[in-house]
Amino acid sequence: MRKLIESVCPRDCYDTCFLKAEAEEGRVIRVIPDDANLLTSRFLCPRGNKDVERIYSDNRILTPHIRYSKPGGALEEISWEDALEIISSKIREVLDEYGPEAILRLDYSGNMGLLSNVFSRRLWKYLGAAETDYTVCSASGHAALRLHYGDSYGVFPEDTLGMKLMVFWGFNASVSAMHIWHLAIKNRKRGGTIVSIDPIRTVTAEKSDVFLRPRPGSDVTLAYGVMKALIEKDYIDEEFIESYTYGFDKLKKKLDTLSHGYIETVTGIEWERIEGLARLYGERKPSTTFIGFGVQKSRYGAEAVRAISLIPALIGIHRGFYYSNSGAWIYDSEYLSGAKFVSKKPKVVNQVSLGRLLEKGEFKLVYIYNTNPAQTLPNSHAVRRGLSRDDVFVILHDTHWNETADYSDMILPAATYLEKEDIVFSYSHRYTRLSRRAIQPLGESRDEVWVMQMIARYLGIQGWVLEDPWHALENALRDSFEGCTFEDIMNGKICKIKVKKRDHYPTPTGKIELYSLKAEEMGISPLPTQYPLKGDGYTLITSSIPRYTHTQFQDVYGGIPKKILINPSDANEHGIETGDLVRIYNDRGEIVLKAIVSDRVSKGVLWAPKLCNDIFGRPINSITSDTPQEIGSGSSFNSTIVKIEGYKDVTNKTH
Ligand SMILES: Nc1nc2c(c(=O)[nH]1)N[C@H]1C(S)=C(S)[C@@H](COP(=O)(O)OP(=O)(O)OC[C@H]3O[C@@H](n4cnc5c(=O)[nH]c(N)nc54)[C@H](O)[C@@H]3O)O[C@H]1N2
Ligand SMILES: Nc1nc2c(c(=O)[nH]1)N[C@H]1C(S)=C(S)[C@@H](COP(=O)(O)OP(=O)(O)OC[C@H]3O[C@@H](n4cnc5c(=O)[nH]c(N)nc54)[C@H](O)[C@@H]3O)O[C@H]1N2
Ligand code: SF4
Ligand SMILES: [Mo]
Repeated sequence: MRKLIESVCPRDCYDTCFLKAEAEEGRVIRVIPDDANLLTSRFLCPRGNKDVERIYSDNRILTPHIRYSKPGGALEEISWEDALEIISSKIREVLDEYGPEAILRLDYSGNMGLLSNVFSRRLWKYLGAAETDYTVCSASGHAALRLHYGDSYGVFPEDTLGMKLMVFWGFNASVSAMHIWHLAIKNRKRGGTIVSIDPIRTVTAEKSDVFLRPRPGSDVTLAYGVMKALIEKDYIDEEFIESYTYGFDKLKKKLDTLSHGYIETVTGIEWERIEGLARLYGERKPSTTFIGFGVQKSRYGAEAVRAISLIPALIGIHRGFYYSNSGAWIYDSEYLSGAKFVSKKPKVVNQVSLGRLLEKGEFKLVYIYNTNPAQTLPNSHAVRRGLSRDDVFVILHDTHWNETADYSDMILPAATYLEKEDIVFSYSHRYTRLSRRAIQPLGESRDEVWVMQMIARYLGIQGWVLEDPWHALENALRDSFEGCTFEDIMNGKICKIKVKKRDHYPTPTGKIELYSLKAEEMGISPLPTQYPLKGDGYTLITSSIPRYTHTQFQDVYGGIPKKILINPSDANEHGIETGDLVRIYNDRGEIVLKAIVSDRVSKGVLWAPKLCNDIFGRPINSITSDTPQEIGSGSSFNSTIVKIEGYKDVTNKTH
């Protein structure tokens, strides 16, 4: 008999779609969008569309394995009993010899479910293992917003219906957030205007009404330009500024020092166009500025987020920007993760520069789940060298064979989201429900909670680590929903997550601090700062493409294209034509990709798909920057400075 099972997509994605899985005789037959959530209804993205293939792909890990040498040595299947025996004795050994901080829990966002992702941390919290600061994606932007707004959250997509202006700033939404983009298109049909601000003429830029193309990393100056024009043209909301903001005079003084000519030179955009954007902001109200993770993943990305976020405050909108809304949720994450039960704070290491620590042999046991660090962390050579060390025991719990499996001593099979139950909170919209199990776990795959609690049992641990996960969720989510109880959720009701108020500003002054007192106290410039743009070399930008979520779905769609976009005049200078091979290099490493000559990228800028390999199988992250940002310690992938040359030339030169 066929049945339809209600599910929620837990992938790290802006949309967190409600889905329905159709199953028959214990097999998923298809996954379809669920109209129960109007924001994510009607269509599936290319990943959701291929979930069935992904679940049943030959690339699934179906039994535990042990590897005898790294990287890539012989593998042997073992039983769960043997695996758990080995893991628990390794943990005991490391605890005895080196102490708990020699164990690293390395997890990220492969599955964003509250059980798969958060509750599953409990054992490691109990042991006192080291953990990362989760900074590879959005952390610097969050830290930036906290400086001026106290907390980091903004508008919810569902509240943007009816907007007259939607500005996508460093955000390729038609690719990376298809359902948010769909809302924008709906608004346009009702007379709204869409603006895209991106150094690359992306698909989103092409579909927008207005496209501004700043030089990479010049966004602080562009945002300052818009603010200056808002003041000059008298578009600002003086009453709002007076009541809800602090430091307008100081901001204005800064803007007075910036000439139109200077702003044009830094951004590469004519003043009239910047003034045009300010006019749109001034006349097309209400508006939402969607700040992408992309603009933020650069050397001074936090500064850009700071500056952009202040624009809506000048025109009288409370938190008139969208950025990841995870900071708005009200739930007891410390209880769920177990942090509440431990008195000693764990050792927290920077995720962006983790390769450097791994390489030094800082950890003797690394337990990895929900992430593929050998491919996705910057400076992957260092990460891989670190995981390859003989004196570190690496355990990977994943649904599929990935690059990190080559560097793991033990590989454990994980159940996919359709094979387990969970509750997923979205970092954009406010709706959730129980994500039900559609089929039993394939092979011997097991969910994260089962594995974590079994290891605990083998170690003889009792108490809160072994709490029933649903009981723990009930406690953690007691006060999380609007007009909805935990029982309602368990009965399949759609619930709206309670969030903090839009006009609540827990800053020192209780207002939006255009001039941040917290920054001043921390020794950071209280106003956003434009740092000089890097010279010597090309700026490489990498961003999402539709078919893949990071490294996932290559088993379904084939490898991520090994291509690089290069501007015609740069290509001409190096004698490169479309189809030629290009060597892209810096002091971290080199990769070789196939050129596509295109004016989608400006002179001096290169673009490649996020997380591709080169023609020799080397990851693009061999050359990306692992320097954490000053604010929030986040990543700076999009400030990777490289040199290029035609690849044939190199071969000729070396022979
Ligand atoms: N299909 C798909 N969707 C995804 C993902 C995926 O892997 N695949 N991943 C998800 C995750 S985890 C994330 S973090 C997001 C984000 O994934 P990203 O690929 O980072 O996408 P965006 O946030 O859309 O931002 C990308 C845009 O920022 C622009 N940008 C880069 N540098 C600058 C700059 O200096 N200034 C300005 N103005 N723009 C700049 C890039 O040119 C690009 O067009 O997407 C999510 N959605
Ligand atoms: N060059 C470059 N690199 C980047 C970025 C960039 O812009 N440029 N962006 C960075 C960003 S924003 C992000 S968010 C990171 C993402 O980095 P990662 O989170 O490492 O990305 P994924 O490749 O999606 O890896 C997730 C892993 O989780 C597994 N998985 C999926 N579902 C489950 C599950 O239910 N249980 C378990 N146990 N495993 C599961 C998948 O099979 C996959 O191996 O990449 C970063 N890397
Ligand atoms: S990956 Fe994103 S767009 Fe695709 S189904 Fe999941 S939440 Fe929806
Ligand atoms: Mo991300």
